[in-house]
Amino acid sequence: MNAKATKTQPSPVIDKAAFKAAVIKHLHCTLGTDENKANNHAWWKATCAAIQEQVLEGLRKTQKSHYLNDTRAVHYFSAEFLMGRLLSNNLQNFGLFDVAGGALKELGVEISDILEEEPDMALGNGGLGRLAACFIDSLATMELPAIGYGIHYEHGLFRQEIKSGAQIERPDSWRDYGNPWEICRPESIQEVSLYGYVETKYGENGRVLKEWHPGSIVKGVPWDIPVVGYEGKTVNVLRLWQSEASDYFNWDVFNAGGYVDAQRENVQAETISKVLYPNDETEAGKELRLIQQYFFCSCSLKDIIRRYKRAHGDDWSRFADQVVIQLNDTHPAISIPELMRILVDRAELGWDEAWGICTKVFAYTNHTLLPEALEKWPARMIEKILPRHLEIIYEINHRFMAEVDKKWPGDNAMKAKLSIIEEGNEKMVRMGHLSVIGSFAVNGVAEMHSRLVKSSLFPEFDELYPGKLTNVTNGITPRRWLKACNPGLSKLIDKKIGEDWPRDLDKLQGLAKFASNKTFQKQFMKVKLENKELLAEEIRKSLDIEVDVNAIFDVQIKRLHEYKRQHLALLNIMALYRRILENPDYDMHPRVFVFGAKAAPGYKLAKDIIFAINKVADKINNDPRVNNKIKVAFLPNYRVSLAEKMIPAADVSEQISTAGKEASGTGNMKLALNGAVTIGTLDGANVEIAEEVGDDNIFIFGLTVEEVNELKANGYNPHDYYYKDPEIKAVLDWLETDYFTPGKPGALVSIKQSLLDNGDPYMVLADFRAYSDAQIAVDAAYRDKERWAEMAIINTAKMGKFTSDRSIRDYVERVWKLSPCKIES
Ligand code: 475
Repeated sequence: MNAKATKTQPSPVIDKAAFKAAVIKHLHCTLGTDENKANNHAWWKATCAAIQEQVLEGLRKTQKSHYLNDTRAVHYFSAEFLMGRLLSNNLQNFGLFDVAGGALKELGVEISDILEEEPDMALGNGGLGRLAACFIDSLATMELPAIGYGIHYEHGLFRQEIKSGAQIERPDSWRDYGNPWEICRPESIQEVSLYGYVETKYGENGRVLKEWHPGSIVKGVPWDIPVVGYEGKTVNVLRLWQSEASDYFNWDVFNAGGYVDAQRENVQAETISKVLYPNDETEAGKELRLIQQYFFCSCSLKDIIRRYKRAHGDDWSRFADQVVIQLNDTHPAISIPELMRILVDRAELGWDEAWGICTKVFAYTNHTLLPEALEKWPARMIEKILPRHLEIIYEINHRFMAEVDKKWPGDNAMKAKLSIIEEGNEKMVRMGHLSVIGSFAVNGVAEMHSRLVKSSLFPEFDELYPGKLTNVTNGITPRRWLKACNPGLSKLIDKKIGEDWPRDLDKLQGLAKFASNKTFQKQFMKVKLENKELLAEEIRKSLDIEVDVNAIFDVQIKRLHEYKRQHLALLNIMALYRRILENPDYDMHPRVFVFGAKAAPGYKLAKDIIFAINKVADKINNDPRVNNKIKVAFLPNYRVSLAEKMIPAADVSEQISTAGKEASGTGNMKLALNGAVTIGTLDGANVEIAEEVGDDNIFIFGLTVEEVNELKANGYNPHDYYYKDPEIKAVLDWLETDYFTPGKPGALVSIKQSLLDNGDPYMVLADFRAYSDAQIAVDAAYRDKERWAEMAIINTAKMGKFTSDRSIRDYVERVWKLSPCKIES
């Protein structure tokens, strides 16, 4: 087949000469510099400004079409959007990447250098935030009316430095020199109330009226980031709220001569959107975090209502037809009582009518089963910050308890279990329960995870509300995660099966029939080798480590967590090292273990694991006896733009979480899409990846969820493994010596302690031998070059299911009931 049959690459809207003129114009008129003086940063900004002209034209047309068609839209509420860089994507989506590259070249500038100037927009921690970014990409690509709502953090996720092996956190300042994409919309500022007290009044016919007298008011200033769909037709927005002091609130203090005090108020208000909490999958429990959540939810709801009223006035009857709100985890769950407050206290709707609207508007996605990540807020904290909302939550719960009593009459244990309020020393509000009760649909993020949500997290809710709990398996955008990040492979695929796979990823199936074709295998592996050369260069620049591109590139990239088990990978590396020391002829194909991971700043053991990886790396990389069979490279400051360099170069994808703990994973999909072969447990979406690629093209090992539970129930004792398996014992004991930390014995002992004294909560030792054997199988498979190439190709070919377009299609059909809207030009 050749490419002509399926020509659907975005066709450029302007040509090279016009693009060049636009860049020069912006260099002169926007940046006040010229071609001779401009540095890369100025060139980057001018290039952004040039493409932004097209972006804004698309945005205007999209907004007009949505308005004229009075479209139903999805509102994606998320405390995190991990967008990464936008220039390359925006150029790709307009079909202008090569045009821009050519124009810049004529101006004496390399586009690859320009792209490196862009700071990542790292307004998220990991999987959940990046998923939100992939979803808004797909929504725009599929021409669906959608808006993302979140927080305009001044500082995104911290920048990670590694000093003597240890993680140091530095502030991230993504906007320091201005952000060329965002547009401030002062005309849509909202005000948000906080603190204060509730007054009860009686209106006509004895109706109880509640009036909240806030103690403080802050302003929410919206910044819009345009979200360009593939082929540039629909341009949706991501609207992020920045907090500022409300002018009028400070007026009294100001007039009373309290200029300095008024400034202090400013500082407090501005604190709300100052920084992203860096805890991934642990609840922060901090007052400021709750305020952040309420702040962006309240601004967003008011924004939605303002837009609705423009078309429908005070007629609330159509609200649920026009508006669906997806809650990305429970972080925006405070939206539920907030909408109730607006409807009952402000619009003066009756409770039942308001609740009827609410429960048709909200849908909730659960992303984790880890108990420490399930949000609970002290009732007293909510009462202090949002006194009216606590009353509303109690009322919702009171009515819900009556429902529970109907289903399970007199069963008080059941009431206690399902209540939104957890009784105890300190009353807590369970945000998960509130979300399930207030939503019309609840989904998990992979088949297995959704099954566990039903069977172990919310089984009674599933009984009470049959059909409410469902699954939508996660996905990733192939525009960023193949087309843009892996141009070599993309071009090869274009040539082989045509160019429309970025919007119809099932088309990659067409590669499967070439999987055993020797010529295609050579072409495919040549691209992989070129990508490995680029990553090797990155490793050299960043760490001063030389790696052999003919080695197996084994990649583990994700947040650092015990359940993700980076320390399992580390124990295996140490075991391999030991085998080589004991037997210099130990037969293995050279391997480079590449890590990228940030640890939450307060997560001691996670930081210890980073330190241990780096210390073991130092020793192995510099030990001539290893004879370059193993290299270990921990690349600092893992982030979206670094992922884009690592993923295309991976041979092996490490997905080794304890079964039942990783809700889905999305890095697993990105790596397999780029032709990496997975070594993984039967966890999250690995299960579905295995189904797609087949057992011969993936290395599955370790305990299943059932086996994990059984072993736990029977009393798991890690010491059994320690004493039974001499290699495990030797490796753990090694951690206690000063071998890897000369002069500092015990510097790595916390890992051993967690695996023995602390009971090995994630069953690392139970899975060690199976993992180590699976790695030996990987090694053997890699030596058969043709077989390996076939496996890699099959992995790419079978990833169609994991496009986020499919996830969005599932949401549209199962949850949102949306229709696309054509954009009139
Ligand atoms: C899962 N983050 C992945 C991914 O669905 C899954 C929680 C609390 C506070 C701050 N951040 C969080 C998460 O829970 C999270 O990122 N979960 C991840 O969501 C997308 O693929 O398995 O761990």
